[in-house]
Amino acid sequence: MKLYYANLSPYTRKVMATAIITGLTDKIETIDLMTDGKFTPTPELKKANPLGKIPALLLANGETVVDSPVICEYLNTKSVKGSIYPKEEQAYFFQRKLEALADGCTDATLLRRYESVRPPELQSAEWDAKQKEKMTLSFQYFDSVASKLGTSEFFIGEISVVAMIDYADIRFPQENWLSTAPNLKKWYDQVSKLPLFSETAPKK
Ligand SMILES: N[C@@H](CCC(=O)N[C@@H](CS)C(=O)NCC(=O)O)C(=O)O
Repeated sequence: MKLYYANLSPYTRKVMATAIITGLTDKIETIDLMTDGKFTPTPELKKANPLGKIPALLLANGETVVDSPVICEYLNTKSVKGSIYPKEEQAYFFQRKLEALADGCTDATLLRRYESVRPPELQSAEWDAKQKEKMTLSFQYFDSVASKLGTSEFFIGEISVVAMIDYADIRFPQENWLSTAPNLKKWYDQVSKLPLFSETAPKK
């Protein structure tokens, strides 16, 4: 399998962490689309994913799998090791909720980032505030459920939350998002140095 990839991409990181849990790292060849510090959607990527977004996974049969929740789910079906989903129903949907909200918060962070690099006269403070509120409310939510997050066994929810936190920190370090969420910070400090997260961490 080939993965259109960028080390800084929080969605790609979900896929890389899933590959570790499912024992598929060696089966995935990465194609880095951010070699010069700037993400460049190549014609090959746009052919694989008409949205021109990463991650996109190319299969041996020529088919592609797009969107990180779907790619992670696909890898999970091919697992030779562990699973990114708990078996029990309530725990499963809690993890999927964490994933959906963390991805949504990351979407807001990414949109703010895109806005911040437009020419200053085109930037909208109103738009930024709207996206920032999504981040604020999401961090509040994750802080409120921090005691329910795993500290030794990790599923797709915890993976997505760590990807979300690190991406917010990379793009908006001056906003120090974890300082707004003390319970989440405590959890993050406990888990972020573990191999699953340190081995997939973005290289700043
Ligand atoms: N929902 C998608 C989001 C993917 C996404 O937005 N990726 C970013 C990079 S981190 C991207 O490719 N952006 C380029 C663009 O929006 O044109 C997923 O979960 O995979």
